[in-house]
Amino acid sequence: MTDFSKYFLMINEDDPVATEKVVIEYTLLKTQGTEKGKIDWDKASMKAKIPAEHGNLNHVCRVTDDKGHSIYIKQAGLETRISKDMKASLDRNRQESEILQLEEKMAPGMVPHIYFFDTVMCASGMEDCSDFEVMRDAMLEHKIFPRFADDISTFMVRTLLLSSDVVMDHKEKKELTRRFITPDLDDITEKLVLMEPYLGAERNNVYPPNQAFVEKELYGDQALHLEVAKLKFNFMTNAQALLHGDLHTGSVFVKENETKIFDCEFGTFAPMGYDIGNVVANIIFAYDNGLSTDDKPFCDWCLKTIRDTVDLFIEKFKKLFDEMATEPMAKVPGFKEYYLASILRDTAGYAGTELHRRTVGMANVVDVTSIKDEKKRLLAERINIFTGKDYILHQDQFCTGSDFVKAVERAKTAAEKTI
Ligand code: SR1
Ligand code: MG
Repeated sequence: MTDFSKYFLMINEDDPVATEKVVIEYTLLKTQGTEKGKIDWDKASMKAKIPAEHGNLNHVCRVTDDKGHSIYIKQAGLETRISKDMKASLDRNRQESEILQLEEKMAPGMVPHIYFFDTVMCASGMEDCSDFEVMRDAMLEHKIFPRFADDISTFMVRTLLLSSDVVMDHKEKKELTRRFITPDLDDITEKLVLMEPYLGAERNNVYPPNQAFVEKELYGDQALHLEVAKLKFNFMTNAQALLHGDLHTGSVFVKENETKIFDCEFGTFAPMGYDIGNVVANIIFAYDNGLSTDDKPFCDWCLKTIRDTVDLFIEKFKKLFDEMATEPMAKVPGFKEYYLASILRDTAGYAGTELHRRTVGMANVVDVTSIKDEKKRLLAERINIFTGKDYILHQDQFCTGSDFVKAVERAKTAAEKTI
């Protein structure tokens, strides 16, 4: 019998055989039973496998049996998967689990169910969503998901507005702010996203043929640095709502008729526009990839998705604000419009920083890095850099979905002239 009363890393990617044994034992300990919320495992046929694809931080294992039961076990390690030098508090697993539970209440059916979480082993049992595809993988195959804009806008409006001071009781919100404080993970965002793409860093991953361009357009632009400095301080000090905190296409499960959002360990109280901007930027990465193979229907869908996501966010935000606002001062005429305008400004700003950091920072995206042809990759990277600069330098000018799309089109024209 394994002793699970003291933390150890049970998911060891170098030893799948030992991992399978211990994870099955752990799963049975945590979930076995027939009562509600438990799983009636067929012990003899249980398997525990480490999936090939993984996120940057944690370890996961999928447990199944031959009777159709399944669960994901996710565990935080002392080191992050992306780098042994990068540490993040083990408490991130509790935090992610609690945020998912909260999001399940705010946006029912839109996140995987958490069966349990365990603050000793820093592990959780999460609904198996392997009948979904991770959206980034689907984007690489240029698959189209017509309902994505509708679903993601619903998720963002509900989780962001309902966790803001507009709706949530202020004392309850302050309690949550205390519970979901994530210094290590915030620090990663503050450096990787909101500093290093501009000031430069050893660990940046710049595509060598684009080095001079990056130095001029990102490292050498003082006006850009000033705007990013403001965005960084806004991120660090404006506890506007409980964000997902890492809302890229690798954090989204998709299938034809359903969308689920996962992997919210970067969840923190910060400006709403950070989540919305991340979605916009990551659809642009999918567009870049579509462009590299001249897949016009897919590129058109990406641009339409950006437009619809922003427009539906605006429409649903206004409606939910009217229905749910509890703070008397938020109901003062004109406040809703003022508040929404600031969210859209932030959306543009943080879409810009996500575009830049995924192009030149430590954590690139496969949508771009998998483009083999040098000129096509340069085109993709420069579209990201120009679009991001437009968003950051002219944040006030992005008030509708179409404004966001036009910047991509302008950037494409400008980028083509540089190659
Ligand atoms: C050290 S983690 C690098 C990146 O991966 C995560 O998904 C976040 O986006 C983070 O910035
Ligand atoms: Mg992640």
